[in-house]
Amino acid sequence: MAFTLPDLPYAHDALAKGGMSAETMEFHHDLHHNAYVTNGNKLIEGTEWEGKTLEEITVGTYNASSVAQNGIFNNISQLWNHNQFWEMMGPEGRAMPSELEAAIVESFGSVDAFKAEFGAAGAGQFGSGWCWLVKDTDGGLKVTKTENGVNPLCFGQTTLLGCDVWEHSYYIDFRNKRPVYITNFLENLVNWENVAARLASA
Ligand code: MN3
Repeated sequence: MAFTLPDLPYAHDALAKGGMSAETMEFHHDLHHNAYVTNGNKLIEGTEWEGKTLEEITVGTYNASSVAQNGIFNNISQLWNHNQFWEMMGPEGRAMPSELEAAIVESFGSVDAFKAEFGAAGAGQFGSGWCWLVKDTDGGLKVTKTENGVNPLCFGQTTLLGCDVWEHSYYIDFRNKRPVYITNFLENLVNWENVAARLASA
């Protein structure tokens, strides 16, 4: 079965009030995300990866030595990343559930300290990439940043929250102001109930 582009879990204009416009969704979901689906399917056709899950392919092709495997990794990891990204945002879920808040305070000292570290990671990622809140292999929560399509699966971590800091994610709405985009993401776009559910099932 070839991979397909999942529908957005909300309307294209559902996040506009929170700062992510329908135009961004049309480019980012309908074109960029869809390109990872199309290219990923094309590249795995007839290879050992056909029929494997996105997770298996991502882990199996990470840091591969061949150009062909790197192409598969780039498209399949980005397909997975965007599948998560849309679910982590929403028009609802702005209040942070108490179990999540407690876990964040335990690992970072305060919610504000976590947000500052997350923002610094995303702003400090040179070029395209992502910043993440993960549950690390030692059980603690941690902020990380990765380049291009690399994601927490590559390091055996559980993904709780991810912010796309590729220019295509913010240039329509925020132009070159990546730090403002990330702050707005944390304050007005994240569905913290989704993040809490990921932590609960980690
Ligand atoms: Mn993107």
